[in-house]
Amino acid sequence: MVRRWALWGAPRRVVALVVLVDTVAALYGGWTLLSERVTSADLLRLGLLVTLSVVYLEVSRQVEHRRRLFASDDSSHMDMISVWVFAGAVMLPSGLAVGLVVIVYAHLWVRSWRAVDGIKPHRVTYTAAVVMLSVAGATALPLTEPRPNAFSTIGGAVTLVLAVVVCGAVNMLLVSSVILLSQGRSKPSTLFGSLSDNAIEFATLALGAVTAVSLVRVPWFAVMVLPAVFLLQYHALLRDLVQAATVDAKTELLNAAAWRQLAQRELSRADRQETSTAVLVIDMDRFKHINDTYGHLAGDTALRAVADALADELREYDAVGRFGGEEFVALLPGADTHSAVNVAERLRRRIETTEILVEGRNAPGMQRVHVTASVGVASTPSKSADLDDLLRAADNALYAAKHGGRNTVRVAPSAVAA
Ligand code: GH3
Ligand code: MG
Ligand code: MG
Repeated sequence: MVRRWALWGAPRRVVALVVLVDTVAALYGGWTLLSERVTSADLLRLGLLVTLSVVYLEVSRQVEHRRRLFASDDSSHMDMISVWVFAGAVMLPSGLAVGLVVIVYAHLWVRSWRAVDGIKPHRVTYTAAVVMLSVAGATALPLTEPRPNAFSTIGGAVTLVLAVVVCGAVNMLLVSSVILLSQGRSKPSTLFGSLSDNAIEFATLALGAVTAVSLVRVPWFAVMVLPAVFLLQYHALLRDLVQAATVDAKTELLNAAAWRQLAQRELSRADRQETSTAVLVIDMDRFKHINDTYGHLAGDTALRAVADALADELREYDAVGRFGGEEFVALLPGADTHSAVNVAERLRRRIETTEILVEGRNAPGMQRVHVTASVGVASTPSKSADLDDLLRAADNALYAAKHGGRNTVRVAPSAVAA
């Protein structure tokens, strides 16, 4: 069974990291399990946390399935069950906290993740190992008082907040390392999650902290945290649905429908304010040749590299999207023809000089490839522009650029006249 794990197909550096993290977590877990004294009150708290986790997972299984189907692979930085795990980490002796992680993740995998394609044992093991080490980081902070009285003083409260921060930071570090090593990409939002990912993660740990305090004071009161956890999970589902509906999965740019909507709104605004707007249509040159020479996966890598370059080169409020295939669109609010051409030329040069590492189809190892793109530019004069007219004009200009030898920028004639 172990031989069939998809993990072994991953790059060697990823396998090395995963095996290292898993081993450290297992050693840490084994060591703590043997080394601490446990009271019956501790066992009761463990039982309560396991019960809460089981109830939560069983009730929310359907929602979690749907979320997993839509969630991109990178978005699973942390799960709601961290509420119980974090509470256990700060309230239970480390050995029991480790036991809690094992029980909770085994239950999660058997009852939920296994059913959804793509979640393999090594991923749940790595996730559990990451959580275990995050938790170890949080519990390495010295408590200012013995456990039963912890968190009643300022010092205790500060420790609890620090534990949230340390736990979140260790988790982020380990998850982004595996993403960086397996994809070789360093876009911050991919590595560290979006703002809303982090907000959800922080809210999860904060609920864990509340659960921990409640476990000390009035254990059964921890049940009151459940509704908030369900709401948080719905919020995560909503985030993933919005993401799936508006973002192109391959390039992480806006998809065509979302770009259109945004562009339409920007055009209406420009119309009201009587400012100009420009559209660029960017089409990669001889892209079929890349696919034919290096394979479709290499083609995808090149596509992503160009998308990253575009996103990096344009301003925050320039909407950039993938129009389809190897064609991108950008809307530049406030840009007249002259500045749009400058931007287009800058993009063209950036793409031309971007070095892309792809895995060769025949030769082993990575190879450097360069791609180029042609750009069509169209801009509105100040009044009542129609998005489709603008796109058609930019597309005609693109056609001219292709005929003019490719790797070049052309402007729509009407915009020149205007
Ligand atoms: P031109 O310079 O005239 O634009 O030539 P081209 O080869 O880029 O244009 P053509 O329209 O002939 O081919 C586009 C190619 O892009 C064909 C298609 O297989 C490829 N393509 C479209 N979408 C994807 C994708 O998501 N991934 C990969 N790898 N290739 C894609
Ligand atoms: Mg092309
Ligand atoms: Mg094309």
